[in-house]
Parts: sequence; structure tokens; C-alpha cells
Amino acid sequence: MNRRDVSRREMLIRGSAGLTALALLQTSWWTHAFPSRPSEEVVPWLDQPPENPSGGVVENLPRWEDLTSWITPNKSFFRVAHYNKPIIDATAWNLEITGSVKKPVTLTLPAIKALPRQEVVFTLECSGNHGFPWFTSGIGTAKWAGTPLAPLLKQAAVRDQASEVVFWGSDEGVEEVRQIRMPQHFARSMSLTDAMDSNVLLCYEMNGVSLSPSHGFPVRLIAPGWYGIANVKWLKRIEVRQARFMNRFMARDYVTIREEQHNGQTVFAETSVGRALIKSLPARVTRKDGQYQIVGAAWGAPIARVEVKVDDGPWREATIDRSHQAEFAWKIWSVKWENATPGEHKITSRAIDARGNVQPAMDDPRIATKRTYWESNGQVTRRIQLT
Ligand SMILES: Nc1nc2c(c(=O)[nH]1)N[C@H]1C(S)=C(S)[C@@H](COP(=O)(O)O)O[C@H]1N2
Ligand SMILES: [Mo]
Repeated sequence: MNRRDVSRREMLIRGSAGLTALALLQTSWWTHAFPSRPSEEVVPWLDQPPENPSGGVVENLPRWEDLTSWITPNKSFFRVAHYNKPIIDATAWNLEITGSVKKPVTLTLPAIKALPRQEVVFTLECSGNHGFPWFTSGIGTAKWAGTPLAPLLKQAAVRDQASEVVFWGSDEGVEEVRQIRMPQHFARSMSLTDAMDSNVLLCYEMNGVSLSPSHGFPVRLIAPGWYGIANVKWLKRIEVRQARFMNRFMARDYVTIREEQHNGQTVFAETSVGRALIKSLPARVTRKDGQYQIVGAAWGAPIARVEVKVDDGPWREATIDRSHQAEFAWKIWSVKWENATPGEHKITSRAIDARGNVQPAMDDPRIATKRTYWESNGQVTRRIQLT
């Protein structure tokens, strides 16, 4: 079903049965329920995250127990905003492609919407997710729609010396570096090669509706396979440059500091957060007639296998729902919890990618020697009490 069919149906329904029917229709055509059994009950986790202290930077964190579909409904999708949260008047807005280009481009929203439409189901995770006890659901999966960026960069005729593309947001704050205080717009950059990837979108739609102001209206970048930070909201300028770009979000925050060993010496490596890393977690446990089931998600790499461990028992292979062939979306997995006994238990999952890379344990050097909280893709253990 394409977008036109949907909007025609929406209009019919809006005119007749009202919004409830619209909501039902919207959930039926592309969402897909987590594995579930009729009249099962959810057993809540014991280790509920503490209250979010971020003062509005991170908002709308859902409870894992409440997530029941492959697509995260917009109302349950987390949000991050480091500066202000601009509400943009689309009629007064345009997007520039400028800098090291021979033919700068300026686009209005209708002009962007008139370009070829491309959709991608992509799981967007904040690289800070699981970096703090309160931050454990900074992730969601949506069907994003927009137009691919690469043809527009081609149209702008990028100069031969160009190597970097900076995505500027409309939001701004004040930064201080060495006692220099400066107003700064949010920005992130990518290499020209990464920006030319055919999956990268100028996105104006999230799960079949126009982007909301909090998710980046009118247009945001969607960079499938990258951590959340690359997906710049409230885009205002795309600037091609001839050298590496550094700002708070490239080179100060969103920097992973790790101890590495080289020839017996400890070296501190600082790297900028980039592509997503392999990860999984147990999302919810359900009970029906005394039978328990564990359901979870895995993402960040082509997932070959997921294994689940209860307490210090053996790793057991979960069943992965392969009904969606969406390269950049999480995979939902489930496993029966046989012989579950009353009392407190720990549940851990680990994902294994197509090349055999295993999601690291918390004591793996990649996690244990990490000094900053970003890119916390270590195995997640959750606690639960059975009666
Ligand atoms: N302009 C702008 N874009 C931004 C941010 C921001 O603060 N400003 N935050 C980034 C971060 S850190 C994340 S995790 C994602 C979150 O996207 P969402 O708010 O749509 O969930 O947006 C990214 N894009
Ligand atoms: Mo983020």
C-alpha cells in the first residue's frame, strides 16, 4: 500500500468513523505485534529505571514492558534535544546545500516532497542508551520517509577537494571552550562517502505522518545504521567542506574514551561515536497458565543469532522473527522459559552477527575499559521476581 492509498483512506475514515478507526487502521497495515499469547500477563521487571534526571534533554522514555510492536508508535518514541526545541514555520523555512559545491541548492518543503520518495524502517538508538541506570529505553523503530540525499549532493556539484558534509540544525545553545563563549547551532558531520550512501534520507515523515516538531519538523537527516546523534533534526543547512569538522557533538561530547593495550603500553584512545554497534536486550517476560516466555530485541548489525541466559544457566538460542526483511530494523526474538521457579532471577541476552561477532559481556575489555558512557552495547541483564 502506498502513501496515496493511505491518505485517501485516512480522509474517508476521518470523514466517517473518526479517529479511533483511523488509529486501528494505522496499526494494522504495517505494525507487527511482538510474539504474544492471548490473555497472557506481563511480569514487570524488578529493576525499574530511576527517574530521568536529564532536565528535558532526554524525554518520553517508554517502559520496555509496554512495547508490544515491531514499529514503535510515535507517542512512545524517545526524544533527545541538546539545545532548544525549535518550532519551525515550514512556509518560512528552506534547506540550503552549500559550501564546497559549484551549484548551491536551496529547497523548500514542497520541493523536497516532490522529489522521489524513499522509505526505510530503521531502529534509532541514542549512543548514550544504557550509559546510565535511568537511560535504558532510548531506542525506537520507525518507518521513516523522505528523499535520498545523494542525488541532491550530485546536483550541487560537490568540488573535487570536498571530503566532509556538515548537517546543521536550527536549534542553538551556548558553548564555552577555553573561556571563549559562543552561540552554536547543533551540527554533526560525516565523510562525503558516508553522506553519499544511498540509504541516507532527508526525512519528513515518521510512521506515515508528518514529522512532529519534537522529532525534527520539517526535515531531519535519517542515517540508517548510525547512532541517533548522526540523525540531525530541524535541518537548516547542509555544508560541504574540504577538511574534518569538529564541534561539541563530534569531538567533545559523543566521544568514547577507552584504554587500549599496545605493545604492553596503555594508550587512551578517543573516538567519535559513529555507526551503531551490535546489541540486544530482554524486553519483556509474559506468563500464561504458568508458562513463561521471554521476548526481546536485537539490532546494530546483521543479526545471525540471539542467545538468552537465565541466572548462571547455559546460553539458549532464541527464535528470531524473520518475517521482516528490513536491514536497519531491530529483530524481535523470543524464547520459552522452561522450568521457571518462584523467586528472583536474572535474564541476560547476547546477539551474534553474521560474521560471528558476539555482543560483548560487561567484563569484556571493550566495555570494561571504556571510560565514557557512550556506545554502551554490553550485554544487558534484567532482574525479575516470579511468584
Ligand atoms: N538538531 C538536533 N538533532 C539531533 C539532536 C539534537 O539535540 N539536535 N539530538 C540527536 C540525538 S543525541 C539523538 S539520540 C536523536 C534522537 O532522535 P529523536 O529525538 O527523534 O528520538 O536525535 C539527534 N538529532
Ligand atoms: Mo543521542
